[in-house]
Amino acid sequence: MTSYALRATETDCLLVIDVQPDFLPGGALAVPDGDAVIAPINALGRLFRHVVLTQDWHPAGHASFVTSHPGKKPFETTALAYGEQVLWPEHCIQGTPGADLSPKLELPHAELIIRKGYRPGIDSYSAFREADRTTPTGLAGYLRERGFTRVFLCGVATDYCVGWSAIDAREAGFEAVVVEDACRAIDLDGSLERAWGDMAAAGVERERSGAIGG
Ligand code: VGL
Ligand code: ZN
Repeated sequence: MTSYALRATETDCLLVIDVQPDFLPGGALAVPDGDAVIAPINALGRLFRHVVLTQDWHPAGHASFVTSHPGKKPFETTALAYGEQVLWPEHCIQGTPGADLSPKLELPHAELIIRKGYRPGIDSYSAFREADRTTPTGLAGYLRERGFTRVFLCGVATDYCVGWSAIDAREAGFEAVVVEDACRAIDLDGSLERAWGDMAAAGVERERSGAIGG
C-alpha cells in the first residue's frame, strides 16, 4: 500500500482556479505552459469528492484591461482607487468562449462555480476577496457552512489568482495546500518568487500531486 503525505477527506475541498481558454496556450492572456495543469487537475478530481471551480468573469471595458487606460502598455501598472493594478490584455469577458471553463477539465462532480472580477472598477485575483481587499465573494461563508476545513488549490496563475486565493483562505481560517505541479505562473518581474514567499509567510503548505491520496 502506498503511503501518501496527505489524503483527501470529507472536510477537504479541491479549489480549481481559472482554468479557462483565455489563460491557456492560444488564449488572450496565456499562462506559459498552462496546458500542463490539466492532467494533474483531472487526476486530483478523481481523488476529491468535493470540488469548487472559479471563473474569471469581467465585463467589457473592465478597469484591469489595458485598453481602458489610453497610453498604457500591457503589464504596466496604474493606480486605481484601491491601490496599484497591473494592466492586463483583455481577457475572460463575460459570455465569450475564452471565458468558458476549459472543456479539457474532467470535473463533472464540481459542486460550485464561483465567478469573480465582475465589478467594472475592481479586479479580483482571489476567490475569496476582491482586489480592494474588502469586498467578499461569498466563498468563505459557503465553505464554512459546508463544513470544509482545508482547501487544496490548483490552476492558474500561481503568482496571481492561486496565490492570492491561498493567502485569503488562510486569513479566513482554512488550512491551505497549493498543489505546485497542478499550477502554472505568469511570473512578471519576480512575482512567482514573491508569491511563494508571501504564501509561506501566511502558512500555506506546498505539496506535489503525487503525494496526495484519496
Ligand atoms: C488572473 C490576471 C488577471 C489569474 C486573472 O487568473 O491569475 N491573472 N486575471
Ligand atoms: Zn482577470
